[in-house]
Amino acid sequence: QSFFKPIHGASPPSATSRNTKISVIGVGNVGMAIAQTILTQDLADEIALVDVNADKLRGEMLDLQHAAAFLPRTTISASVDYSSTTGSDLVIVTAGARQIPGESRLNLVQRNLALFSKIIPPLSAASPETILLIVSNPVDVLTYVAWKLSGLPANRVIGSGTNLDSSRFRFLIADHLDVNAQDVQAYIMGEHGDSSVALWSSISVGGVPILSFLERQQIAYEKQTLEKIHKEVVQGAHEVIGLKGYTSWAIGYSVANLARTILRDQHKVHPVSVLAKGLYGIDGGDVFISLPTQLGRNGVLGVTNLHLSEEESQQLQKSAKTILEVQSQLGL
Ligand code: 6V0
Repeated sequence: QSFFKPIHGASPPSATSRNTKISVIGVGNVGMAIAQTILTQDLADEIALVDVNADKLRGEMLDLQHAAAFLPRTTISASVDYSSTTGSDLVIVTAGARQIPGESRLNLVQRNLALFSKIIPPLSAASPETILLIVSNPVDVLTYVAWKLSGLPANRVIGSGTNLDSSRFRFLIADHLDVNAQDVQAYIMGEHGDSSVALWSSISVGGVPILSFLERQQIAYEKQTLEKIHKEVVQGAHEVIGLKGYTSWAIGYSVANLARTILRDQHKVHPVSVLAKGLYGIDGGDVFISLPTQLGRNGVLGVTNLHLSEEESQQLQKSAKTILEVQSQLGL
């Protein structure tokens, strides 16, 4: 007895239609901000939540399910068992110890390495075709760790990297120039952290290259002003953590934006952490670091060949070295 009656001549449902499934590992502040942004943006048919804290996990699942009347139809499940993620198109990892006020992201590494050894192998085994998107910090090192532990090809292991830093950067420039942040093209590359690199030479607003525009107008721009904006980007996370204890909304939107580009095969360019060996003069080993990257359904489609100034290029290589130094102490 079904609620709906079939119409005459209807064929049975097609067995070939398949659902889009996203798994979110870790339902803390960041995982839940990502899950709820993904839900409101209608990016998945199914969201699987995983955490070690069973009560919190069930509470978060029920709280989201109770919003069903206001949201696109999405099946939300929750389990402490990684096998619940089977067949995911995208696995987003936010599990981990989070930064304590004043702690550098690199200091977190040992705490989160042990955790990743437990969670990454079962995740890639459950979804061998998935794209793995790492958010836990220090994100660049942990993306490398996840790549090593998962056995997945490099194009399917991505770190959220400086996608968030670049968004903070675009906001600050837009605020400074009184324009819309969506019209500001500007990238932060390198480590998601203290050694990140602001690409001043390639910033444009509505298609107008900013530095040469200011020079032509003979508007003196102070190097200090530029450095101050970059400093604000680097300090951004520390400031928010100091004030509210964690960051959530901006990283939620930033990761949902990556999920959209990947699952809808948008071929958009995002600054994300990818295997950078051999690119932009980066050598010395396998290192994941943020570069402007074209993303789609197959993960990393390619890396933009952006012109960098000599100074930017050196800063980027130095940033890669900082990460490699940490990696060399992991014994992986
Ligand atoms: P949180 O609120 O402490 O949440 C972490 C969650 O992970 C908790 O619910 C834990 O129970 C859970 N967890 C711990 N161990 C496991 C496990 N083995 N399996 C599943 N779940 C587990 O932290 P918050 O959500 O604030 O931050 C999460 C991570 O994201 C941290 O490493 C942050 O540093 C990092 N961020 C990364 C950003 C980026 O731009 N890449 C931005 C913000 C935060």
